[in-house]
Amino acid sequence: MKSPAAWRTWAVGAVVLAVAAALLVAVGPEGAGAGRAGTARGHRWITDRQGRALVLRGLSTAGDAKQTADGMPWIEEKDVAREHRALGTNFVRFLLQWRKVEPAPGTYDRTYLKRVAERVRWYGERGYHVLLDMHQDLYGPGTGGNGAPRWATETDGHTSAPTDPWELGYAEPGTVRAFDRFWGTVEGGGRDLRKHYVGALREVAGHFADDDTVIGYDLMNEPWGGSVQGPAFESGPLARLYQDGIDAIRTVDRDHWLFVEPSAIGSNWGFATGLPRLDDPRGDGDEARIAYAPHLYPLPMDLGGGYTGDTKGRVDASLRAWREQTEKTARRLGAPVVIGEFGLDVGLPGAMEYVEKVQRMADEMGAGFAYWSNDPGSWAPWDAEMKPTVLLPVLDRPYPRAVAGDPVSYRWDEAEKTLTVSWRGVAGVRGGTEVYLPERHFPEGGRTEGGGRQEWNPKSRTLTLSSGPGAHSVRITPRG
Ligand code: IDC
Repeated sequence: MKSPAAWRTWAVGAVVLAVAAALLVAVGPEGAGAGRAGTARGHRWITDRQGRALVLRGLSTAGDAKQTADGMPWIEEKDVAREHRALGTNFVRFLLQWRKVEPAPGTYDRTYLKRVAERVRWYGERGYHVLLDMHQDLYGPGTGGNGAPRWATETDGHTSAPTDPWELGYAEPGTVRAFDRFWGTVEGGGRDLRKHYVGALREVAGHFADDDTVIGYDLMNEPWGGSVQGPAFESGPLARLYQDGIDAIRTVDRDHWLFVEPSAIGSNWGFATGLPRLDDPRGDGDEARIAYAPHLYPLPMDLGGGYTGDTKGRVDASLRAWREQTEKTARRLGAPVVIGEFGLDVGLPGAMEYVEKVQRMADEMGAGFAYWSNDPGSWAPWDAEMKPTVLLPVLDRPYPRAVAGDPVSYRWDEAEKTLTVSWRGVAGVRGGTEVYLPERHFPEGGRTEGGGRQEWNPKSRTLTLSSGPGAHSVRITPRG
């Protein structure tokens, strides 16, 4: 038996499904990818300063930053060190809140941004790439959610009641009206809230423009159109906000990547998105640096199911649809893919099989990911007492952190204890291919077949392979 809440979610899901199906026909044609193409998968790679393709593996830090008075997540520097040691990650999606960036209209809180910068430094000292995520859920505190400042919350007297699950709050009248006011899709209204939002994005980018640890900005977490949905929202108000945000950021920061998300409800489950291709005015003919960062939460799991029995087949179907739509949208945007969020209660039946399946899919797609989230508790690699959960060994997995050229494929075969990495050298790329070899699988480091000169750093557990132009394929197995 499903709980009443689950049935309610299902009913909402069914309605959204019908609406989405009706709107799919409006999704525009695909454009060709630009920039350093040449990969089998037809999309580009996020590159570091040395031109190496990055395989981003990490978690979001952290959900609790939505609620804390100073907007900081729970972590101290020792927790960053622990995460690095325990999981070998090279990526973090770090939550920001508009309410903290711009506490009063036109007033920016530099102290807040400095606190963020201090945490970015903790990550940077361990070789991480930080994605600054302008997070919101359900608009803001004034509508039962988080993100937007109170002064930017206009509900015209409509209210929002708490819901279970929380996502249903997107249909509450106060939340819908606050979004409609934000997007300017209802008559009347006071301030130009989008102008403020874009100003806040520019302020953040101005602060971090010269910070090499920052890989880019996630312009808005899970945008929601209020009463305007589907391609009418994504190719209309959302695309305009993104374009304005991108243009504003580029006046202060030419180089960091700009991560865009589709409207979450629907695309999280594998539906098409109407997000159009955006312009990146970097100038001087430099290639665009726009990345696509959709979330992945298959509907059968949203409804509280695990990855088992009948649900498994439905989740698999949802994953296939999600991958197909994501690859299609990424081609249209000419953008590399980072799974901005995926995650679940690690105690659900089959949960670890699901996580491993998503990791394999990410490897095949050449996509980065940020698992949701590192908040100690039932979804995380550590519980409330900081003891490892079953998730920790599953996330602690070998992968190439950076590839000196265009990756062709990389694959971890746990049964054979073999990591295979293939790439094509690209002129102008500096530095080696860096591979993470966790202690649990490679206690004495790795033995390679097909590699050239190499160097092993036992502290960061990184094997660096030097290579020139041409095709390379390296098989790495445990030494000893
Ligand atoms: C969840 C938090 C939960 C909180 C809720 C609402 O885990 O404690 O009550 O947000 O703020 C998302 C969102 C992300 C969610 C996550 C899990 O981007 O903020 O965090 N999720 O529900 N989209 C789909 C799932």
